[in-house]
Amino acid sequence: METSKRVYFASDFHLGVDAKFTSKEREKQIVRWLEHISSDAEAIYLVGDLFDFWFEYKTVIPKGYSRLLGKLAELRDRGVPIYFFTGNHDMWMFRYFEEEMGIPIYRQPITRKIGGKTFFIGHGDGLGPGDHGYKFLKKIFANPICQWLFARLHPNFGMGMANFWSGKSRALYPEPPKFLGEDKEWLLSFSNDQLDKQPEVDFFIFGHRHLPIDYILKNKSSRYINLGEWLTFNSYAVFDGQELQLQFFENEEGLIFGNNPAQLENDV
Ligand SMILES: [Mn+2]
Repeated sequence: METSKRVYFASDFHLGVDAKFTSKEREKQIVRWLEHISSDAEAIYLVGDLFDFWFEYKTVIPKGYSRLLGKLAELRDRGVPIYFFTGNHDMWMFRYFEEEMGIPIYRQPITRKIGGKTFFIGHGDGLGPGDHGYKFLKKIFANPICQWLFARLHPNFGMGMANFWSGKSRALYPEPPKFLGEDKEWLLSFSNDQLDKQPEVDFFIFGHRHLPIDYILKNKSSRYINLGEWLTFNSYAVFDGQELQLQFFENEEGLIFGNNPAQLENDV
């Protein structure tokens, strides 16, 4: 990695739903962030749930998001590598990003050496113990026959149903997220367990949890980083080849949860 270059990670934009700001306002904010980081970005990792619901038909994609898609295309045309990991809200990304923009889609976590460090990167849904209901649902959603059948529904109906469903799943968790402690944070347990199999990993990078977390794992050196979200936090991670930091875009009040004294603002 060049010393002046940075690698960026972000997830959980959930475009398509309004939060503190509307989806369109947040999309413009994300485009500002992409423009801001484009001066020194060596690569950008988008780690899932960029869209609150996305489904690609053979010849048709969902309306909207033209600013974000245009910006991603522009960055790719300028030679910035971009990698996309599907989340539980946008697992029906198929060939469009790859064919249109040269952005590869990853459906499973990957392990990758970046600069001097080893990264384990994934959205994080369905990892760790428990969550059997979701793991079962994910199997159905990932089933090609079910996807083929869904594509046969008229989009006015199919997309409408899906948007209703994804809005409903969020209404189940209205309270603001908080750090649940070492035993109850599934992705933290997963990362600690995975260290037994892959002790070389320096950084476990996940989204999904919607909480910016920087946690030093059981070997006292590797870290679990959760990227947070872009509904209220506007959090992202930046890596300079040696060090990794969580930061916030256009948000002065960003809080980082976890146990890393170098970053900690909210002791748990
Ligand atoms: Mn999410």
